[in-house]
Amino acid sequence: MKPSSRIDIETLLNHSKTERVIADINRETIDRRAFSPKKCQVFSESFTMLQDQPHYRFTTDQEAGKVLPDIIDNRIQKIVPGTGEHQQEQKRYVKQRNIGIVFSGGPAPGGHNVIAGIFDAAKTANPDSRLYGFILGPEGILDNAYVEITESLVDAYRNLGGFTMIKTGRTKIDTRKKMDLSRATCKALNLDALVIVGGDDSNTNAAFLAQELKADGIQVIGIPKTIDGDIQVKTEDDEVLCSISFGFHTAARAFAQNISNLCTDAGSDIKYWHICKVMGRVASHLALETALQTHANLTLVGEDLADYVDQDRLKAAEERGEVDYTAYGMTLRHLSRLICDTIVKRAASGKNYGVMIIPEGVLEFINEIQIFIIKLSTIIAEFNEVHDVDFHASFPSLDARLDYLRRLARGISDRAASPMWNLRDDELFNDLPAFFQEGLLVERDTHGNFQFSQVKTEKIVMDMVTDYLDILREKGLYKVGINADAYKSAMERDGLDADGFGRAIFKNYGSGDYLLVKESIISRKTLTQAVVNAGLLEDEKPLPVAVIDVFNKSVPKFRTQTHFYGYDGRGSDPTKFDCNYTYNLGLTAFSLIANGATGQMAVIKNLENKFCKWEPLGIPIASLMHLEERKGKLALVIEKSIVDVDSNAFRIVKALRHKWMAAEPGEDCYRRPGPVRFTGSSEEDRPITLMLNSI
Ligand code: FBP
Repeated sequence: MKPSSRIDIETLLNHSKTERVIADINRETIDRRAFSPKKCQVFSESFTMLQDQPHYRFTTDQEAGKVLPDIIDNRIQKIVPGTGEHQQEQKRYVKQRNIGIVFSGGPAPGGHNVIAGIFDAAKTANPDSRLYGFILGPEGILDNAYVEITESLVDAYRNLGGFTMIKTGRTKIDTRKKMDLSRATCKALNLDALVIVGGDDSNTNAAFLAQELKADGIQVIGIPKTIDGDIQVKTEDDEVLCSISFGFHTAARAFAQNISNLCTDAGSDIKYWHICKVMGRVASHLALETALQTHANLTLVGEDLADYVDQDRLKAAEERGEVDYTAYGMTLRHLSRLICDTIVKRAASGKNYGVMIIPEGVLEFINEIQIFIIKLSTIIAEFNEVHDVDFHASFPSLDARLDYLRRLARGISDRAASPMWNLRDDELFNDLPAFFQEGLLVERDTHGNFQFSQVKTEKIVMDMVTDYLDILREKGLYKVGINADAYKSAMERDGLDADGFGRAIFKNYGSGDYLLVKESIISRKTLTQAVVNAGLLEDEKPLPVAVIDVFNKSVPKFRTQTHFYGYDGRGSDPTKFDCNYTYNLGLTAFSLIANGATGQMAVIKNLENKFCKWEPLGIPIASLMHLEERKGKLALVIEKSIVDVDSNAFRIVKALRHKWMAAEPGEDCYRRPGPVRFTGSSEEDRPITLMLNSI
């Protein structure tokens, strides 16, 4: 375009079309803001009450009883309609309240609707009630940094993803001083209640705060948030009270769309293996759901690997009259062999490409790595405690950290020396590649958890896979299958004896749609030898071009593209399921507050069923706690729910593993879940895992 015919930039920017199409607020945002989530029937009543549900039983940890005496006897409570004869309760329900809310931990789609639910319920009960949002997570409580949540603020964020309204953070309220600061903030704001929206650790924190603030008359309610899906609650009798935390569905759907797109690309260009690491710090729920959504060719599930028993090794030891304990559990080496098995089998049927899903936390389930993680976490925590300076600040480089470990192993370190790091550990650790050593030594989060998202899990696994594939290639065991028809026509085109050459080159000539070059043929030289030996070529004569072409096609190149799906899905706008779920969690939290509950977690039972069956409950957080090692010490925390390998969802994935691997001629079985759809009716209304587990 000639500069003279160009519209000047000011005019262009002010053009009505430009303004319309590039406005910050687009149609999708407008539609989302305008959407009213469904409300469970009970929330349409003028007020609600709580009804104890003594038939649901939990075994409580003795330690929890000791440290949380004021909330340990809490019961599971169902939200029920208030009725005319309960005037006292109604009066309490509609009283003016000040409520604080805080997001804690990683963002999860739907958080804004929790705020919207509490806000709408609180204002409906009493327009003078006020809601305050603490800024940047629990840090905001300590610093008394907050914003008053107004109607216009809520309206701007309805049904939108992220925690952008008030942000989030990972600070833990775990010391006397922090408890006192929290109390001071709650009192300064004259709070009646505080709602903590967080994962297992943050809900643990909520229970301790509930105990601490009970005497001050300040109630604390938890909300189960995390895309990882690892907050699930079952009673002693296996009744599911909370089948998933909020945000899980959206993150899984967002990951699934991207991974499904890669399946389409992989199947079109047929040259790459796409290695997709998906978030989930420990549990593999997201990987499992993504597998169900996409039917990728291979999905690792950490919990399944931990369950692995090498029957061959066990049997061999048995024959020697021994028990081989190393046969239990998965090693990195063995895992790389399992992955190679899929790659080799697919290549044999002409598919030297595919899509693989690796859960972020898979290393947690590999024995040898888990031991390192536990030992190093303890060493770092001990160092921080004894020296009152940060391990990572004291040893900023990898070399310095390795040196510290070396001295520890030799017993020549300072008084923080831990007997748990010995010369053997040091030796094994030094065998690992530097990037992995660095990964295992990363700073732990505030709760002492290992930060899997900081480690290139997929690189560790795939480096071993690549090495092993090289060995298999050299042994002639990794080959690309040659389409039998294509082979025949190529040979005939060049006037060659297809059958003669076929029998000389392939090990399965005459049977099967895909032909595999004999294992002994691994180079041009060995190929020539085979053809000469079959009497098809005189010594010293060059190989026919068509034969060379066939051979070249059979030699696999293992090309990968790696992807990490985590932060993107975490920031996605919520699915309708998560919009409805979180709004009702907000309404539930308010009902619990308005009826005097504290130390309870708001949940919705029956998420796996149709919306009309959803049932809002309050669950005692103290009953969910157990003792677990954190920062090298036993601590009371909420138990994480990992994938149950006996669940329907996992068993189905396991049963279909072979089908989805699609290591035979024909189409792959990829499924197209599509993007998260907010309008229209084709979006699924709940996670597939939940639907299967409810069968
Ligand atoms: P929460 O448990 O706090 O919800 O966070 C989960 C998660 O998204 C994990 O899947 C991931 O390992 C981690 O957060 C990443 O943490 P960070 O945001 O600190 O990198």
